[in-house]
Amino acid sequence: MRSRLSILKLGGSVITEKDKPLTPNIHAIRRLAGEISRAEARPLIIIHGGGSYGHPLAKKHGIAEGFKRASQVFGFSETHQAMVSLNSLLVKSLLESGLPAFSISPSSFIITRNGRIQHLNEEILGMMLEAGLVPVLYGDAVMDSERGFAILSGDQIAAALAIDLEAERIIMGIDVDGLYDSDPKVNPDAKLINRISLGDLPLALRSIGRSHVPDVTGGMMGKILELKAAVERGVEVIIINALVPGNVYRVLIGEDVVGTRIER
Ligand code: ATP
Ligand code: IP8
Repeated sequence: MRSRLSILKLGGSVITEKDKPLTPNIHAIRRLAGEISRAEARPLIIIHGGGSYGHPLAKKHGIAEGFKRASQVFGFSETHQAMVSLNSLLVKSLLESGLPAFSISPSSFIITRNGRIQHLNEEILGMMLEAGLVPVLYGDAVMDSERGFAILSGDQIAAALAIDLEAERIIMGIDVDGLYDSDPKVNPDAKLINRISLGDLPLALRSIGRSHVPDVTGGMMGKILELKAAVERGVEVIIINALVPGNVYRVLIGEDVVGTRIER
Protein backbone atom coordinates (compact mmCIF):
# COMPACT_ATOMS: atom_id res chain seq x y z
CA MET A 1 0.00 0.00 0.00
CA ARG A 2 1.18 3.57 -0.77
CA SER A 3 1.91 5.65 2.28
CA ARG A 4 3.46 8.70 0.62
CA LEU A 5 1.46 11.64 -0.47
CA SER A 6 -0.29 11.83 -3.83
CA ILE A 7 -1.35 15.20 -5.21
CA LEU A 8 -4.17 15.17 -7.74
CA LYS A 9 -4.75 18.30 -9.79
CA LEU A 10 -8.09 18.37 -11.60
CA GLY A 11 -7.84 20.81 -14.46
CA GLY A 12 -10.38 23.50 -15.07
CA SER A 13 -10.68 22.01 -18.56
CA VAL A 14 -12.13 18.89 -16.90
CA ILE A 15 -14.44 20.16 -14.16
CA THR A 16 -15.79 23.16 -16.13
CA GLU A 17 -16.81 23.88 -19.70
CA LYS A 18 -13.76 26.08 -20.21
CA ASP A 19 -15.25 27.97 -23.18
CA LYS A 20 -18.56 28.84 -21.41
CA PRO A 21 -18.15 31.34 -18.53
CA LEU A 22 -19.17 30.06 -15.09
CA THR A 23 -20.30 26.66 -16.42
CA PRO A 24 -19.38 23.57 -14.42
CA ASN A 25 -19.10 20.09 -15.92
CA ILE A 26 -21.34 18.53 -13.28
CA HIS A 27 -21.28 15.13 -14.95
CA ALA A 28 -17.46 14.99 -14.77
CA ILE A 29 -17.41 16.34 -11.19
CA ARG A 30 -19.79 13.61 -9.96
CA ARG A 31 -18.00 10.84 -11.81
CA LEU A 32 -14.58 11.97 -10.59
CA ALA A 33 -15.82 12.26 -7.00
CA GLY A 34 -16.96 8.63 -7.20
CA GLU A 35 -13.66 7.47 -8.71
CA ILE A 36 -11.53 9.31 -6.15
CA SER A 37 -13.58 7.99 -3.24
CA ARG A 38 -13.54 4.40 -4.57
CA ALA A 39 -9.73 4.44 -5.00
CA GLU A 40 -9.18 5.07 -1.26
CA ALA A 41 -5.75 6.59 -1.98
CA ARG A 42 -4.29 8.21 1.15
CA PRO A 43 -2.67 10.54 1.99
CA LEU A 44 -4.15 12.65 -0.79
CA ILE A 45 -4.43 16.36 -1.57
CA ILE A 46 -6.77 17.48 -4.34
CA ILE A 47 -6.22 20.79 -6.13
CA HIS A 48 -8.41 22.12 -8.90
CA GLY A 49 -7.99 24.77 -11.55
CA GLY A 50 -10.00 27.81 -12.51
CA GLY A 51 -11.47 26.83 -15.88
CA SER A 52 -14.41 29.04 -16.84
CA TYR A 53 -14.83 30.24 -13.22
CA GLY A 54 -11.55 31.95 -12.25
CA HIS A 55 -9.89 32.74 -15.57
CA PRO A 56 -12.48 34.96 -17.32
CA LEU A 57 -12.99 37.08 -14.17
CA ALA A 58 -9.26 37.36 -13.44
CA LYS A 59 -8.73 38.43 -17.05
CA LYS A 60 -11.59 40.96 -17.03
CA HIS A 61 -10.22 42.70 -13.92
CA GLY A 62 -6.49 42.33 -14.71
CA ILE A 63 -5.90 40.54 -11.39
CA ALA A 64 -2.76 38.69 -12.54
CA GLU A 65 -1.11 42.04 -13.30
CA GLY A 66 -1.46 43.09 -9.64
CA PHE A 67 -3.09 46.08 -8.00
CA LYS A 68 -3.19 49.08 -10.36
CA ARG A 69 -6.48 50.83 -9.56
CA ALA A 70 -9.14 50.73 -6.83
CA SER A 71 -11.82 49.35 -9.20
CA GLN A 72 -9.91 46.04 -9.38
CA VAL A 73 -10.53 45.30 -5.71
CA PHE A 74 -14.13 44.27 -6.34
CA GLY A 75 -12.94 42.04 -9.20
CA PHE A 76 -10.38 40.43 -6.89
CA SER A 77 -13.20 39.47 -4.52
CA GLU A 78 -15.37 38.26 -7.39
CA THR A 79 -12.57 36.09 -8.80
CA HIS A 80 -11.95 34.47 -5.43
CA GLN A 81 -15.67 33.94 -4.86
CA ALA A 82 -16.08 32.27 -8.27
CA MET A 83 -13.37 29.81 -7.21
CA VAL A 84 -15.10 29.23 -3.86
CA SER A 85 -18.32 28.38 -5.77
CA LEU A 86 -16.54 25.88 -8.02
CA ASN A 87 -14.73 24.40 -5.03
CA SER A 88 -18.07 23.96 -3.22
CA LEU A 89 -19.49 21.96 -6.13
CA LEU A 90 -16.50 19.61 -6.07
CA VAL A 91 -16.32 19.28 -2.29
CA LYS A 92 -20.08 18.63 -2.06
CA SER A 93 -19.78 15.82 -4.63
CA LEU A 94 -16.77 14.34 -2.84
CA LEU A 95 -18.66 14.35 0.48
CA GLU A 96 -21.68 12.74 -1.18
CA SER A 97 -19.33 10.01 -2.40
CA GLY A 98 -18.18 9.38 1.16
CA LEU A 99 -14.75 11.08 0.97
CA PRO A 100 -13.78 13.28 3.96
CA ALA A 101 -12.99 16.23 1.69
CA PHE A 102 -12.06 19.49 3.41
CA SER A 103 -12.13 22.77 1.53
CA ILE A 104 -9.25 25.15 2.20
CA SER A 105 -8.62 28.49 0.49
CA PRO A 106 -5.01 28.96 -0.65
CA SER A 107 -5.45 32.73 -0.09
CA SER A 108 -5.89 32.00 3.63
CA PHE A 109 -2.44 30.42 4.09
CA ILE A 110 -0.30 31.44 1.11
CA ILE A 111 1.28 34.82 0.22
CA THR A 112 3.04 35.36 -3.10
CA ARG A 113 5.79 37.74 -4.13
CA ASN A 114 5.60 38.80 -7.77
CA GLY A 115 3.29 35.87 -8.38
CA ARG A 116 5.59 33.24 -6.85
CA ILE A 117 4.86 31.54 -3.52
CA GLN A 118 6.74 33.44 -0.80
CA HIS A 119 5.11 32.04 2.32
CA LEU A 120 3.07 28.87 2.68
CA ASN A 121 1.87 27.56 6.05
CA GLU A 122 2.09 23.84 5.41
CA GLU A 123 1.57 22.88 9.06
CA ILE A 124 -2.19 23.06 8.73
CA LEU A 125 -2.18 20.74 5.71
CA GLY A 126 0.09 18.28 7.53
CA MET A 127 -2.34 18.18 10.45
CA MET A 128 -5.31 17.65 8.14
CA LEU A 129 -3.58 14.74 6.38
CA GLU A 130 -2.64 13.27 9.76
CA ALA A 131 -6.31 13.43 10.75
CA GLY A 132 -7.29 11.46 7.62
CA LEU A 133 -8.88 14.42 5.85
CA VAL A 134 -8.49 15.08 2.12
CA PRO A 135 -7.74 18.81 1.69
CA VAL A 136 -9.28 20.30 -1.46
CA LEU A 137 -7.46 23.44 -2.67
CA TYR A 138 -7.67 25.47 -5.84
CA GLY A 139 -5.96 28.09 -7.96
CA ASP A 140 -6.85 31.32 -6.18
CA ALA A 141 -6.70 35.12 -6.08
CA VAL A 142 -4.09 35.74 -3.35
CA MET A 143 -2.33 38.60 -1.55
CA ASP A 144 1.06 39.47 -3.08
CA SER A 145 3.76 41.32 -1.11
CA GLU A 146 5.03 43.25 -4.18
CA ARG A 147 2.00 43.65 -6.43
CA GLY A 148 -0.80 43.80 -3.88
CA PHE A 149 -2.50 40.76 -5.31
CA ALA A 150 -1.88 37.97 -7.83
CA ILE A 151 -3.35 34.87 -9.38
CA LEU A 152 -1.76 31.73 -8.01
CA SER A 153 -2.26 28.71 -10.26
CA GLY A 154 -3.23 25.32 -8.93
CA ASP A 155 -0.22 24.02 -10.86
CA GLN A 156 2.21 26.18 -8.85
CA ILE A 157 0.52 25.08 -5.62
CA ALA A 158 0.77 21.41 -6.67
CA ALA A 159 4.50 21.66 -7.37
CA ALA A 160 5.25 23.64 -4.18
CA LEU A 161 3.30 21.28 -1.93
CA ALA A 162 4.82 18.22 -3.60
CA ILE A 163 8.29 19.58 -2.79
CA ASP A 164 7.51 20.80 0.74
CA LEU A 165 5.52 17.74 1.82
CA GLU A 166 7.79 15.30 -0.06
CA ALA A 167 4.97 13.88 -2.16
CA GLU A 168 5.52 10.70 -4.11
CA ARG A 169 3.62 11.88 -7.19
CA ILE A 170 1.61 14.57 -8.87
CA ILE A 171 -1.22 13.44 -11.12
CA MET A 172 -2.40 16.15 -13.51
CA GLY A 173 -5.84 15.47 -14.94
CA ILE A 174 -6.57 17.50 -18.07
CA ASP A 175 -8.94 17.24 -21.07
CA VAL A 176 -6.49 15.58 -23.48
CA ASP A 177 -4.36 12.42 -23.07
CA GLY A 178 -1.16 14.23 -22.02
CA LEU A 179 1.55 16.33 -23.66
CA TYR A 180 1.60 16.02 -27.47
CA ASP A 181 4.12 17.09 -30.06
CA SER A 182 1.61 19.82 -31.02
CA ASP A 183 -1.77 20.96 -29.69
CA PRO A 184 -4.10 17.97 -30.33
CA LYS A 185 -7.10 20.29 -30.53
CA VAL A 186 -5.52 22.10 -33.47
CA ASN A 187 -3.57 19.31 -35.16
CA PRO A 188 -5.45 15.99 -35.54
CA ASP A 189 -2.10 14.28 -36.35
CA ALA A 190 -0.48 15.36 -33.07
CA LYS A 191 1.37 12.51 -31.38
CA LEU A 192 1.22 11.79 -27.66
CA ILE A 193 4.56 11.90 -25.83
CA ASN A 194 4.45 8.95 -23.41
CA ARG A 195 7.66 9.80 -21.55
CA ILE A 196 9.80 12.87 -21.55
CA SER A 197 12.94 13.72 -19.60
CA LEU A 198 13.73 17.14 -18.15
CA GLY A 199 16.52 17.50 -20.71
CA ASP A 200 14.05 17.13 -23.58
CA LEU A 201 11.49 19.53 -22.13
CA PRO A 202 12.79 22.75 -23.77
CA LEU A 203 12.17 21.23 -27.21
CA ALA A 204 8.73 19.95 -26.19
CA LEU A 205 7.74 23.38 -24.89
CA ARG A 206 7.92 24.67 -28.46
CA SER A 207 5.06 22.27 -29.32
CA ILE A 208 2.64 23.91 -26.95
CA GLY A 209 -0.10 25.96 -28.54
CA ARG A 210 -1.61 29.16 -27.18
CA SER A 211 -4.82 28.82 -25.15
CA HIS A 212 -8.04 29.16 -27.16
CA VAL A 213 -9.91 30.29 -24.04
CA PRO A 214 -9.11 32.79 -21.24
CA ASP A 215 -6.21 31.43 -19.17
CA VAL A 216 -4.25 33.91 -17.07
CA THR A 217 -1.74 31.35 -15.76
CA GLY A 218 -0.11 30.28 -19.00
CA GLY A 219 -2.18 27.24 -20.05
CA MET A 220 -0.29 24.07 -20.86
CA MET A 221 3.04 25.94 -21.02
CA GLY A 222 2.55 27.31 -17.49
CA LYS A 223 1.71 23.83 -16.27
CA ILE A 224 4.86 22.19 -17.63
CA LEU A 225 7.11 24.98 -16.34
CA GLU A 226 5.66 24.61 -12.82
CA LEU A 227 5.94 20.82 -12.83
CA LYS A 228 9.61 20.96 -13.82
CA ALA A 229 10.64 22.07 -10.32
CA ALA A 230 8.88 19.10 -8.72
CA VAL A 231 10.40 16.59 -11.17
CA GLU A 232 13.86 18.02 -10.43
CA ARG A 233 13.24 17.17 -6.76
CA GLY A 234 12.35 13.55 -7.54
CA VAL A 235 8.56 13.79 -7.58
CA GLU A 236 6.86 11.50 -10.16
CA VAL A 237 4.67 13.49 -12.53
CA ILE A 238 2.04 12.06 -14.83
CA ILE A 239 -0.39 13.96 -17.02
CA ILE A 240 -3.56 12.03 -17.88
CA ASN A 241 -6.95 12.58 -19.46
CA ALA A 242 -9.39 12.95 -16.57
CA LEU A 243 -12.35 13.13 -18.95
CA VAL A 244 -11.86 9.43 -19.77
CA PRO A 245 -13.98 7.49 -17.26
CA GLY A 246 -11.85 5.25 -15.01
CA ASN A 247 -8.51 6.97 -15.67
CA VAL A 248 -8.32 8.82 -12.36
CA TYR A 249 -9.41 5.73 -10.41
CA ARG A 250 -6.85 3.55 -12.15
CA VAL A 251 -3.95 5.92 -11.73
CA LEU A 252 -4.81 6.43 -8.05
CA ILE A 253 -4.72 2.69 -7.36
CA GLY A 254 -1.35 2.46 -9.12
CA GLU A 255 -2.39 1.00 -12.47
CA ASP A 256 -0.85 2.11 -15.75
CA VAL A 257 -2.85 4.74 -17.60
CA VAL A 258 -2.16 6.32 -20.98
CA GLY A 259 -0.53 9.70 -20.42
CA THR A 260 2.75 11.61 -20.29
CA ARG A 261 5.32 10.81 -17.61
CA ILE A 262 7.86 13.57 -16.97
CA GLU A 263 11.13 12.14 -15.68
CA ARG A 264 14.41 13.47 -14.32
P1 ATP B 1 -6.91 25.17 -15.74
O1 ATP B 1 -5.76 26.14 -15.74
O2 ATP B 1 -8.22 25.86 -16.01
O3 ATP B 1 -6.91 24.25 -14.58
P2 ATP B 1 -6.17 22.79 -17.24
O4 ATP B 1 -5.11 22.51 -16.23
O5 ATP B 1 -7.30 21.86 -17.29
O6 ATP B 1 -6.70 24.28 -17.07
P3 ATP B 1 -5.14 23.85 -19.74
O7 ATP B 1 -4.26 24.89 -19.14
O8 ATP B 1 -6.44 24.29 -20.37
O9 ATP B 1 -5.49 22.74 -18.65
O10 ATP B 1 -4.27 22.98 -20.72
C1 ATP B 1 -4.84 21.93 -21.45
C2 ATP B 1 -4.98 22.33 -22.90
O11 ATP B 1 -3.68 22.60 -23.43
C3 ATP B 1 -5.56 21.26 -23.78
O12 ATP B 1 -6.95 21.41 -23.88
C4 ATP B 1 -4.86 21.49 -25.14
O13 ATP B 1 -5.73 22.00 -26.13
C5 ATP B 1 -3.82 22.56 -24.83
N1 ATP B 1 -2.50 22.27 -25.45
C6 ATP B 1 -1.75 23.16 -26.16
N2 ATP B 1 -0.61 22.59 -26.61
C7 ATP B 1 -0.64 21.30 -26.18
C8 ATP B 1 0.27 20.18 -26.32
N3 ATP B 1 1.44 20.28 -27.01
N4 ATP B 1 -0.07 19.00 -25.73
C9 ATP B 1 -1.23 18.88 -25.03
N5 ATP B 1 -2.13 19.89 -24.88
C10 ATP B 1 -1.84 21.09 -25.43
O1 IP8 C 1 -6.47 27.17 -13.40
C1 IP8 C 1 -6.05 29.75 -11.72
O2 IP8 C 1 -5.64 28.43 -11.40
P1 IP8 C 1 -5.24 27.39 -12.56
C2 IP8 C 1 -7.12 30.21 -10.77
O3 IP8 C 1 -4.77 26.16 -11.86
C3 IP8 C 1 -7.76 31.51 -11.12
O4 IP8 C 1 -4.14 28.04 -13.37
C4 IP8 C 1 -8.37 32.26 -10.01
C5 IP8 C 1 -7.81 32.00 -12.33
